[in-house]
Formats: sequence, structure tokens, C-alpha cells
Amino acid sequence: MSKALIFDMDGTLTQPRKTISDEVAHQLRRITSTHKMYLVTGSEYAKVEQQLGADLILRVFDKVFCCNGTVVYNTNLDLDAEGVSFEPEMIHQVDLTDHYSQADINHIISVLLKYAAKNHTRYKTGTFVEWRRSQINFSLIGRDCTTDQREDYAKWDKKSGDRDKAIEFFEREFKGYGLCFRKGGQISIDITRAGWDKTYAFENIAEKPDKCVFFGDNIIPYGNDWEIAAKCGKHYVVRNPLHLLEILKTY
Ligand code: M1P
Repeated sequence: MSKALIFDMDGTLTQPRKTISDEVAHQLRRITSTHKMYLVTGSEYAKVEQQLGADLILRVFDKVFCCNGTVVYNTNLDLDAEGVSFEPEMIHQVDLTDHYSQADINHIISVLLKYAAKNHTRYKTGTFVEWRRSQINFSLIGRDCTTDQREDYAKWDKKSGDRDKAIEFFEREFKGYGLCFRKGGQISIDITRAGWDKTYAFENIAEKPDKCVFFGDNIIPYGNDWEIAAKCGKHYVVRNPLHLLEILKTY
């Protein structure tokens, strides 16, 4: 068994918020016999299951780390056992409410919503704030946008630095709060405690970081793959799932 492989999901294994292709799924199933595999994503488990499918998750990954590693599922189940459930078991979870008062949380959410209200985007939809217990997901266009609206926002964000500007504002506004702001995928910002970035997953990974290889698309300042890529022995900056396929063929 060589090094452990750690994968990001959106933009790496799949196109953002899309299901995995047969080709990438095939490569993962092949490699899992010779490598320990982990998934570390900003998303919650419901989205992981929607995009990868329960069977692939259980056959490929040893553990799945959601919300940047703050919610952990054991997916290494004995699939031949009879009479047992094949539901991944949640083995670790942290909660912002253990570290912030309700008044602080209310204040944080109010500031986010005020910023969204004043900000200009071509479309404003719904669900600007998604509460995920260990993480607040904040989107300036709103998580209810269509795929076309999402693509439109992603282009605008690249051109205007919309999310970078928002992060710079929040970092000033919440100085001293011990919060961390990271661009997860295309349209949102993951907000959590400093230190609860993807490197937090190593709290529940047996291998030392230098024995791990990371695959992610968001290895840029303020990107949520930045810290974990720097910590792993080796990393690949993945352009998209097709590019990942090329890399996986070398494993
Ligand atoms: O998994 C990466 C990100 O996926 C979504 O991002 P977006 O909707 O912005 O493309 C979110 O679930 C986000 O939390 C997550 O980090």
C-alpha cells in the first residue's frame, strides 16, 4: 500500500454540483485496491451522496470528511456482512454553537445578510445563508440559483473579485472573532472557525500529512484547498475532472 490519496469533490471529482462521470468512477474503483482513499469536501453529506452515489462512496473511500473535515463519516464498512446497515456512520462532528454565543451567531448572520442586500449581482435568488452547524455557507447570488445563473455568477466573480472583496470586508468586520472565510466552489464562501479548514481532517486520518497526496481544484489564496495542499507531501492542481482522469491513469 503506497501513500494515502485525498480528493476534493466539486471541480475535482465532479463538475461543480454535478454527478461523477463513469470514467472517473471507474478510475477510483481501480485505484482503491492499492491506495487508502479519503474524500475531503466543503459540502455536507447529502450533496456528496447525491453527486457520487452511495455505492461508490462505500466501495472507494475509507472515510468521508464533510464541511471541510469538521463532520466525519466512516465509510469503510464490511459490505459482505449480512443483516447490518450500510449507512455510513458519523464518527465526529463539531458545532459553532459550542464556541460562539447565539448573540454572536445572530450578529454574524445579520452582517452577512446586510452585505448581500447591498451587493450588486445580476441575479439574487434564495438561501443566501445555509447553516451547517460547523460551518456557515454564504452565497451572494443565493444557493437557489439555476445552473445558468451559477455559471454567470462564477464568470462575474472571476472578473470582479466579488467574493474576494466580500472576504476582505468580513475579515475586517469580524477581526478578533477567530473566524475563517474560504471560497468553496463557484458561488459561495464557507465560514467557520480558524483552524477548521480542510487540514482539520488530519485529526481523523491515520497517515501523516507528508504521506498523503491531495487532488484539488481550489488551491489558490482564499480557496478551501489551499491549506491542505500545502500540508500534504504532494498535491495536484486539478483543472477539472477530465484533467484528473489523466493524472489518475498514472496511479
Ligand atoms: O465542495 C465545494 C463547495 O461546494 C459548494 O460550493 P458552491 O455552491 O459555491 O459551488 C458548497 O457546498 C461549498 O460549501 C463547498 O465548499
